[in-house]
Amino acid sequence: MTWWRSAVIYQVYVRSFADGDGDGVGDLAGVRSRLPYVRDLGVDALWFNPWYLSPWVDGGYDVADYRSIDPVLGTLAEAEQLIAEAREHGLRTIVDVVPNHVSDQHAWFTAALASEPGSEERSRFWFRPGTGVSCELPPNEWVSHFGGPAWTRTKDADGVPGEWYLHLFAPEQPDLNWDHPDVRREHEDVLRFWFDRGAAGIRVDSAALLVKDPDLPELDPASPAPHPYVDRDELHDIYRGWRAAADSYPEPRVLIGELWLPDPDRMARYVRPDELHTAFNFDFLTSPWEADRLRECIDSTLAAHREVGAPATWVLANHDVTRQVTRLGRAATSFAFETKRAGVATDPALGLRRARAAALLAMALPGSLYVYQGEELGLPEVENLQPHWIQDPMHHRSGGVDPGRDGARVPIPWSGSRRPFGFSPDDAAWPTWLPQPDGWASLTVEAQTADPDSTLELYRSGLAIRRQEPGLGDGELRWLDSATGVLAFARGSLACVTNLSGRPVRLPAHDRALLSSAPLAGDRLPPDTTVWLRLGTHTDNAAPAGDATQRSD
Ligand code: TEU
Repeated sequence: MTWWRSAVIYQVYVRSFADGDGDGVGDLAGVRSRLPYVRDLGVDALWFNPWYLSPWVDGGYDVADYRSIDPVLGTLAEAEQLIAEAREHGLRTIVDVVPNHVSDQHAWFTAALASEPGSEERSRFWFRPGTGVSCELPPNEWVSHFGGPAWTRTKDADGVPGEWYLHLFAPEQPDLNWDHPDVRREHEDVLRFWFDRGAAGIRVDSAALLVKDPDLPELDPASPAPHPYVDRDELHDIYRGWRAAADSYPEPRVLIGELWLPDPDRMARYVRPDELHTAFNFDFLTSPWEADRLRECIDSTLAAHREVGAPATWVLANHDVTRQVTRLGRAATSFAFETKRAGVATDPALGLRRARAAALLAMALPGSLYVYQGEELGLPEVENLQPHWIQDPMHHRSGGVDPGRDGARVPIPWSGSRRPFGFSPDDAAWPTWLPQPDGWASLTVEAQTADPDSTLELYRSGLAIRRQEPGLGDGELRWLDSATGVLAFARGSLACVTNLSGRPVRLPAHDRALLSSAPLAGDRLPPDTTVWLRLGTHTDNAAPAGDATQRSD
């Protein structure tokens, strides 16, 4: 069973996908009602962001109980039904597992807080005395991903300040101690819980962060020692155990790692044959819209994956990053958490043009592909959310400097000309949990369906061809000669050519054009456009697009 080597996986951010019960928040009933839409889009699997019981401090990545569904979204029985129905539509289900931390409302953490320092209950987390004269300083200077110290001080029962505990994310997300056998056992059990309910696989959240150096040393970029909590060698053993669990099913389950590691070779170690199956390619997601940089990313990704026999993945967006239409319309087109700011000038028309070209490029690359809900509609980042709407702790903990990630999480517009654009039922009692821009009337699924120029129809056509075309999906890629600023490669008898050069270029010799992200100009490929060509009789000697610049206008 190697479906995952070529799969197109559609990411469902449940709270923002479709609202079945009218409370303004997406839910499982909403997803169930929209399964035909996803099937017709032409994807193979659904990945659901966390849907478990949660206080929703970090969009559900603060899990209070892995074995129940949050009542705002539905019930466990409904999730089982959804998994079964999706499968009837030919869609596999990937659930999100968050092993690095739990919610501070998780039974383990409330028990830890109620127990003494040094207790068994506390040893499942990272509790430590503070430093300084009266322990008023944290145990070390690690910084949380959401800003501020990675440590919070507890209060003992009598109200007196006590030990500190570690949280690489929000204080409501205490980190687990993966050296503790309970933590390992519990997670293997959670995996099996969902595998037994038909989940085809799991996404492993923050997969490079689980293991900590028990000495909790300060970060020292100059030190040759392994990082105290990123990409530690002990992780591989954990994932080998998980792989054995996944492989024990008649239809083996799939493990997908969320690893933000800049070095492709370090990344590839996680997708060795007895570890995770695939990992998100964040190098591609963060790459600027520049031919050299993208080519370098494609080559290094493929080389590192080839080494270990794993398929690459191609990702342009997710619920954590600026939507590509907005990002690619800016002067600086790469993505970085550190430099993320709202209100940086963007040209939406250029951004959309590039996002469409990027989509066809990504669909043609070897391996599997992720589509984040709404990218098929060409949704932009919503950059003008009023602070009182924003829930993301990344925004609040940065003192409002970081816009946070809610701008990429606005509810999907389905139909109609007024908010909530079919996201909630007509008689919904509540507004959507984040407001949709009025301008989204033209971006609804309804408005884009059957419009041959729409982004939705581009995705539908691209994914339909990808599904039928033997050269696409898993396999090899052959670069074709091309002009500076042009990416051109062949997959079997299909060529994919993306023009990032800023001027029109001549197309390589081909039999016919199958699909393009913008209209062609005769035998020229306009800037910021991708075209798929049937090479046919030209398959083996595809004429280089190399001399094209000489003739470009
Ligand atoms: O993200 C992990 C992660 O490291 C980043 O995406 C994170 O947002 C960034 O590094 C901040 O600097 C995952 C989830 O995708 C994200 O939504 C959660 O907030 C996070 O884990 C914590 O569970």
